[in-house]
Amino acid sequence: MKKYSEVAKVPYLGPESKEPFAFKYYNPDEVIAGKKMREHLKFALSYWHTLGYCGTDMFGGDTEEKNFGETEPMAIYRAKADVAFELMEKLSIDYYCFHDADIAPTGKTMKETIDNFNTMVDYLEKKQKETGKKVLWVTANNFGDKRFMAGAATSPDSAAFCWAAAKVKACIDADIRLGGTGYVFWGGREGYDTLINTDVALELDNLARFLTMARDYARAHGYKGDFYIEPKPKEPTKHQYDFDAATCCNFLREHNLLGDFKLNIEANHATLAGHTFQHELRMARVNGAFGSIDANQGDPMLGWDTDQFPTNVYDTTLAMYEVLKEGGFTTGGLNFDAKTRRQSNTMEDILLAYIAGMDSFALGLRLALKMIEDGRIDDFIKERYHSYEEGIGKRIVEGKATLEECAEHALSHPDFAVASGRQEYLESVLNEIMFGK
Ligand code: XLS
Ligand code: NI
Ligand code: NI
Repeated sequence: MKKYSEVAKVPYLGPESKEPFAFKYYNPDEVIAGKKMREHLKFALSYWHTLGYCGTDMFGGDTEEKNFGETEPMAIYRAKADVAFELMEKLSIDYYCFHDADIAPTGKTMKETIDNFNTMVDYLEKKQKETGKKVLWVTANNFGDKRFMAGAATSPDSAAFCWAAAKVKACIDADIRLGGTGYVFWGGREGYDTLINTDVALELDNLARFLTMARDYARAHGYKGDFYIEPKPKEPTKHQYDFDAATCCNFLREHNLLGDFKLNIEANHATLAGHTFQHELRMARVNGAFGSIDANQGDPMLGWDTDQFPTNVYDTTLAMYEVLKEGGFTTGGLNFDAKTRRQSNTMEDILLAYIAGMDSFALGLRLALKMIEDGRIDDFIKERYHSYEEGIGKRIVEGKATLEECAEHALSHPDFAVASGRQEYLESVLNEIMFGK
């Protein structure tokens, strides 16, 4: 197998190839359904897993080294940036996402931390100009520092709320400077562990106040992109306020934030919420809140966010089906919020993991288009609801029917049979589309 340094750029060699460092399905500039694959998929590199995570778990330390030979803090972070851009180049990834804490060292004071951050934003801006790479979204790490142990916007301590505000302000400024089209709020520790120490009503209202302040600041400073909430039901707190897509949409609607705010749906978070990835995407879509995707996968047998690279092609196909039905990404994209396993501890593994994830989504895109062209599944769904296209059904949908009218309809149609849902047949149709010639 080649070494990391021997891979200049990962080529597309097609599904017949056995070359490990080649794409079998992702052909970035191939036009399908009117768009280049890179534009359909809008892949992004996650800075935290790729340049930060070193393999540590609850029972053991690092299995990888990510200081890239440097020892001085700012030099380490410049080296991380160099490797991030090199990886994007090797992998034909056009976008990247980061937390403030991923790109620059934490200083002794808040001021020093923000100065370090801004110095690194300058560096990233320069690298973007040299390479044409872009920011998909920025976010603040408002969960790692011990000051955020009880939350950030939902902390019982208003000083923590203000710390979070300072960091979000710096991140929004950076997002605007770097031309990002998204800004993510992931709950971090916005939730609680027990009600015997928590004022839930105040915490929820404060969360809405915080999001409103951030929105107003960003808009006043010319930010045109979307804000995204990233639902997650649990971890690190027992009850996270942003439980799932439906909960987040309700919260955003209640606080007049839907519109400016959309959702960033993460596959592994759907699993933790007891939903499918497709369910979460559909709930975002029906609420007009589909924004972006954190592409990864969990392990249904584990109750935590394993952030594995996505390789389940049923999931990627059904996810890309939702993306296509939505008309594609606008501000959002597919960010690999995914890390290599602790035992996959080489730079080669990072390349191989991205190739696996990107190819799984590229194949998912190709298969989702096939599903739509085939039409059997869409036609079945349409036909299943045909009773709403005429007579009483049409009047119900148009909002004209009254309860009395529906009751009369029931009395005059005492017998009827609901048609079969044909689930097993449709599952076999999906298999045929995915695996047939
Ligand atoms: C954690 C989240 C996190 C967000 C960004 O579970 O997925 O990585 O995407 O803060
Ligand atoms: Ni995420
Ligand atoms: Ni996650």
